[in-house]
Amino acid sequence: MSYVDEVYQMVVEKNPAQPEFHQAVKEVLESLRVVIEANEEAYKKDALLERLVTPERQLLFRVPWVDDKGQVQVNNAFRVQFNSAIGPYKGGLRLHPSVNLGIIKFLGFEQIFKNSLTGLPIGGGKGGSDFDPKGKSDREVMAFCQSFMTELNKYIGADTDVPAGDIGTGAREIGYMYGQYKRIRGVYEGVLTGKGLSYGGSLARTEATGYGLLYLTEEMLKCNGHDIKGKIVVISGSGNVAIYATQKAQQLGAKVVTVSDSTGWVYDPEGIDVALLKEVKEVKRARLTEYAAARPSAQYHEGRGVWSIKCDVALPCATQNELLIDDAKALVANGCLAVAEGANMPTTIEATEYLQANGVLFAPGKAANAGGVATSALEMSQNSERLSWTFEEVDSKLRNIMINIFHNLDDAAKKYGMEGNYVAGANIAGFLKVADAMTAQGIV
Ligand code: NDP
Ligand code: 2IT
Repeated sequence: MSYVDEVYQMVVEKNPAQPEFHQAVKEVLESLRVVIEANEEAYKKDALLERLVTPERQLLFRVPWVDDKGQVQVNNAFRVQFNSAIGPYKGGLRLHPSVNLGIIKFLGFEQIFKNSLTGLPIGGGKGGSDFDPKGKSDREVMAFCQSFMTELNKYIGADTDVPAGDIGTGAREIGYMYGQYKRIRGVYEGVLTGKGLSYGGSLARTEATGYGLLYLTEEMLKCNGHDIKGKIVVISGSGNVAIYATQKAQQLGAKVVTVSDSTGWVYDPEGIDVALLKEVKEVKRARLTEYAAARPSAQYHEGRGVWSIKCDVALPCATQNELLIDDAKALVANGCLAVAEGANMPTTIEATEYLQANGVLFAPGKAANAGGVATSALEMSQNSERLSWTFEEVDSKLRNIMINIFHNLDDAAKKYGMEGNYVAGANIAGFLKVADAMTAQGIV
């Protein structure tokens, strides 16, 4: 058995019932095969792959809090500090009832390569809880966040581990967590990113993941002879990433015709009204039925279905494994040119392979959505120098980073004989920097 296969086998055996983690490892190891085989003896002797797939540290803790009825609730919480070879652990906190250790490990593993691709000095980590912020009062969310941080604060810091937002964790949650960290530790430092602008946040962080997704997509299309202008775009999700992806796509002259949430989706042939979407999702925290009710051109459908709409570009921006093989077939049949992942691992391996085999340009999440964490690293820089950069300054750095990421993927894919395979390009380029740093630092 080859070294890559041995390590994958070990991951499956040692991490039972963690299918998302297995999937993330499988995708990475498959595309590293050629790189590993060229240097197999040295990597194997150092157990480099075994160390890469094993988190440096995993924290599991309970979060007790009191709800509005006076009832005590208990949630499970996690922080996986996966790899610190190239910088302090960096990655978001997901708050969603589906969260478990396997999901946090898949996200932390992806984050290692994504953070490496940004070119900035950040290692990989991820955390979260099965707490569901939906339908909770502000006081309940604050009670949860304070209790969560009362434990988490022991393990994080501006130079050790810097969490941020993800699904269910936005500006409100980051604010409550930051307040509790400062209260307990008594230091005013950039321990979280995605902070509010009045207390150390960076301009353009809110927009960064969605904007970055479009900067990379625009470059990928351009380098393959297409223009984003005039394209029809379908987007899933209607959270932070989806909203700002929609906004930037429209600024670049494309027309976004769908968004979705976990109950249904909207087809709006005249183009999504971003101001209305923000009002419904960011201010009212309501369902998409409210968007459809306020917008005569919009059709609301229950369930899932955005990938059935004819489009040039598809941008999955909701969650993992939301674009399946039948969706990939529908996209190909409808002439879709490009898929770029705003979410983490939204496309199954089978669907990814089908899209690639049928000539669809495919940008994986660890490259395409890296603008969020890259801008988080820019927030860390601003916090360290106690300065705030302008929106234009941050946005132009973000755009350069995304363009560079695309060219790094493209170059790595070409160098290893897989031209146009941006999945392989991302995994290889991300891996090489981390592997080099791990090797240089010895057996730790
Ligand atoms: P939000 O919580 O802001 O939005 C998530 C959106 O996805 C909501 O519209 C949600 O609908 C929808 N959704 C549909 N099905 C699910 C499901 N099963 N689980 C969770 N959400 C679901 O999150 P973000 O926009 O921040 O994150 C979206 C994706 O982008 C995630 O994969 C995240 O890891 C990734 N990402 C986020 C970054 C960031 O900076 N925020 C950076 C890089 C990647 P509903 O409201 O009905 O639950
Ligand atoms: O998946 C991700 O990259 C994020 N949720 C953002 C992480 C961060 O530290 O900004």
